[in-house]
Amino acid sequence: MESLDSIRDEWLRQITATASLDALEQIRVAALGRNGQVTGLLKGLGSLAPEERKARGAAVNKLKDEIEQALGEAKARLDQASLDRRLAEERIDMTLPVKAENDGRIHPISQTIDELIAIFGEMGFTVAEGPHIEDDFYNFTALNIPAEHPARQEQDTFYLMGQAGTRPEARKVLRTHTSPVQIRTMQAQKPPIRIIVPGRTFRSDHDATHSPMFHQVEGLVIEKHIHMGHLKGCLIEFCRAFFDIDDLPVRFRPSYFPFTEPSAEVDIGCSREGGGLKIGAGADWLEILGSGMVHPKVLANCGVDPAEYQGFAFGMGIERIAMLKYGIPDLRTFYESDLRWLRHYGFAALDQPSLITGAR
Ligand code: 2NL
Repeated sequence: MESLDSIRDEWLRQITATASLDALEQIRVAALGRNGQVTGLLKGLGSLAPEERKARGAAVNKLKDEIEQALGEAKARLDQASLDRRLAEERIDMTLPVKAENDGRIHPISQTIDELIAIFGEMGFTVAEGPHIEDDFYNFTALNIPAEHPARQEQDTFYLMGQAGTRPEARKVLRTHTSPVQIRTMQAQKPPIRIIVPGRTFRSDHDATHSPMFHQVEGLVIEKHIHMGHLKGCLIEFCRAFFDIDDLPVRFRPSYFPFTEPSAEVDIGCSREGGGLKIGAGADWLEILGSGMVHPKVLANCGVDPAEYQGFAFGMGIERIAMLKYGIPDLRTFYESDLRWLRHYGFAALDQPSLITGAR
């Protein structure tokens, strides 16, 4: 009879030499399967005399254990080899162009928000977000907007229905600007704060140049020694980066907002020769954003000590700057979901700006 040692050596030799999981499985079946050789040896134990059976049984079981262990090790080796092969072969080339059949487009609003994030991101701003439905307090009162201010009128603000008995401060509104997010951020975080807040805003206004839902981005910087010079430097840098014109003229014009003091509107240079509008050097100016030093009352309303901290804020309409940059003539087309419009004005997936690819 073949010795158990030579049986074991033969199986271990085969197992070690195996190069595929399929062949390994065949070996397992031939050795340990229902009709396998080692299974046969185990079955044969029953016909032995009891004194012989004990020693032989231990030896056959040891043989079975050794083969099982060798099969396990071989499987681990082949699994690892197959993974290594896949990792080498299935390498993804991130620089390949997008497939032609992938004709989805990025909406100009999404594209513009991503550009804003890339530009302000490089200046150290992070993105903050908040709810579209706000309390009157966060949308108006905290911002030093008085009760009689026209913006609070029903014709400008969407008030949620069914609030007859509600305290004025707790009345729910659709936010009319993204400022409530900055209020919440000042309440929740200790300065320094440096955020931009892009998002949807709502006003009860609907004509050729106003949509009841539109997008804004606001920015807020709060630090100990922030002054008007930082505001100017930051916004000049932004205008030139966004419109991609290194020497774009930028002008600060005194203005008024209840939540900033002093306040300034920001104009960029343009020319209107021959009916068209061209951004850049020229005889004319175009207003693109509002800004100012955060009013001390607003800081105090948010638990920030105006004797210790100051800061600047700014805000602009995203549709407006997108229309100017990309030559989109009609605001109303942004929300029509017209695929022909989207194919024309939309952006390919890889035009997505990021901190890595830059703003363009
Ligand atoms: C505009 C002008 C502006 C702000 C927004 C702001 C927010 C806080 C405190 C102070 Cl929490 N200011 N935001 C400041 C100045 C102008 O937006 O024309 N937007 C379309």
